Amino acid sequence: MIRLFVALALPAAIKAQLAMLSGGIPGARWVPPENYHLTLRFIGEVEGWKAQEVDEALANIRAPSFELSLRGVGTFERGGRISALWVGVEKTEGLSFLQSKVETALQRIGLEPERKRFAPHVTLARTDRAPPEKLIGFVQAHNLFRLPPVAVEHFTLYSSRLGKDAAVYVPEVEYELA
Ligand code: 3AM
Repeated sequence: MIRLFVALALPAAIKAQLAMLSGGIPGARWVPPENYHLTLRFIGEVEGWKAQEVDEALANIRAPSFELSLRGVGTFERGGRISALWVGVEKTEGLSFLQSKVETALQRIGLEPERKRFAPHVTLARTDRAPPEKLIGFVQAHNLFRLPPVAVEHFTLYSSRLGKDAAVYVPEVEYELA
């Protein structure tokens, strides 16, 4: 079995800028900068043959390249706690188009539809053990965070191995955008 997800990789310069946001919140588990990504679709554990079908489905996608704009920070909540801190991503036409192409392609090969609404973001930290007031302070302090747009010319199928600390994400296949 292999654990898969589809995501946009981020250029090193963007990762470096995002990394500057991390730190200063006790209990937060910061994502290592090499792991920053924008998830388009979480797939989960699949058999080798299914992974091959996923690859074929993704390789057939035709979508234009587009620009990605990161701005603002926010949180996800789970079970009454703030579970993650993230940087927001503008939901532009190009991004939404690609995400829906990926979703349709994966449903066509029999994956269950994603029920959650697409909320593009780059996770900075997992925070269920961090003090809420610190997290709220972080969001307020970085509300106006903004990076210049970057060109997205491919999307990536990643495998993920869950480790004790950080997960190890490996880019398995890159798919070019037109
Ligand atoms: O892109 P982010 O960091 O928000 O939390 C995992 C990560 O999200 C998420 O998939 C992304 C790449 O690993 N993820 C992990 N397990 C998941 C699950 N069972 C999941 N998303 C949905 N369902």
